[in-house]
Amino acid sequence: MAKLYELPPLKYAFNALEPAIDAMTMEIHHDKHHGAYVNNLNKALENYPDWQGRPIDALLKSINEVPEAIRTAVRNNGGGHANHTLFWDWLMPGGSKAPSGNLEREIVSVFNSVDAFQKTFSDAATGRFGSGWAWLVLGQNNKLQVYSTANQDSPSMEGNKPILGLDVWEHAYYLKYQNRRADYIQAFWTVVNWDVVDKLFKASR
Ligand code: MN3
Repeated sequence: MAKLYELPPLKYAFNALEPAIDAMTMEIHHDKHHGAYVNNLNKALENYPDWQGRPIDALLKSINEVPEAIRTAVRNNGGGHANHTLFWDWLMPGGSKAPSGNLEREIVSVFNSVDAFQKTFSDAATGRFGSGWAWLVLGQNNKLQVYSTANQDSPSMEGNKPILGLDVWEHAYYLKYQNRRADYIQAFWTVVNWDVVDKLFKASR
């Protein structure tokens, strides 16, 4: 019996992030979009037992060795599963206090200030043409970096460790914000769970 990937339950109510992110967007985004990535990933791996049951990050790290027939499906749906699993945990009702300690020091040393970091990250999110994600990652050089990826590409595919990410696909904001992606990005900062960001930063070093 194949070990299947599963849709993790949200740890807060669909309406808990309002007014930053509305309940209907959260429900469709989690249940339908993320749900579909999980189902399609399982379907892609159905006839490839050697590739089943791996931790999702390990699967994505090996994306270039995945059989060509299913590589695109694993890239899109495996990336979608990994990215969204992290994304729900990067959010919390009301947000939490800005970064402190080592994470704050590292952000300041790379970006000059937390505000400047947030601007760099927001610019990456605004500037991503079409669908994709903005990221703060710990690179293989052990340095924090901000960039964006297209579609569901995950930093894990290039051996970088995601510390914070923002989904800028239209499905993440269109019901409430329509074409105003910048307003969605601004609202995102009010619901960031910095404790989770800090935990990932510590674990990635
Ligand atoms: Mn999404």
